[in-house]
Amino acid sequence: MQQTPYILGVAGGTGSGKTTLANNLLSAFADEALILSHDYYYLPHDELPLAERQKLNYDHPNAFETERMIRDVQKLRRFEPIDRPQYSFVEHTRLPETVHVEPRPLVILEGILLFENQELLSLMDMKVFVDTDADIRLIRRLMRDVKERGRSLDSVISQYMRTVKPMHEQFVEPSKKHADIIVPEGGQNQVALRMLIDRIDALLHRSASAGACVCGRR
Ligand code: UZR
Ligand code: MG
Repeated sequence: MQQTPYILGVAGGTGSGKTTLANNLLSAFADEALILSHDYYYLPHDELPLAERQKLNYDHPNAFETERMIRDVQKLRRFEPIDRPQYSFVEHTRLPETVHVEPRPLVILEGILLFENQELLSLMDMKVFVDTDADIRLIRRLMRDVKERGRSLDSVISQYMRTVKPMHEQFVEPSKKHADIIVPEGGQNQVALRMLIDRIDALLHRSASAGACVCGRR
């Protein structure tokens, strides 16, 4: 039995393909894995009306309740269950209900600013940064936010210029230096996906046959 879950961090700019990479890994490991997205932990700001919430800077580290995510990751590392928050990108706030999550041997963390927080970084066994050109990310972001997050083209573009781009340059891009591995084109990179699956599979399953835990550093 593995002593601690293996904790993988997947960071990268908005629209880089990190959620797709995380979902592909989740499919590969099925019942052995779970995804915990930093996005779930956006602060609710429910003291403000929607019109004001729409104007907030969601690309700054202070937009998240990262302390709660850290506590949840620590619990999952002890194989304890959590009740995580849910976030609505349409309403720009937290939903009232939490989601109960049982611990699993592979915990996949994903988010734009995961590698910006020292404490979160120290909990990760492997750090992957998904690196995708800004023009591709903007196109993906436009398509996704209009289709899935209820936005207009104009609002996505103005938000991109006002906060997404400057915050990416200030916080996300420099956090790349903390990565163990840099993956170009997250969701499309089948070679990188295969390598990650093989490596994680070995880390998760070698322990049982060898009789010693090789999972997790601590
Ligand atoms: P991903 N975001 C919103 O647009 N509204 C919210 O209420 C909360 C977050 C955006 C956020 C960031 N920024 O760029 C993106 N803005 O969600 C992160 N503006 O999500 O990594 O899936 O793109
Ligand atoms: Mg995403």
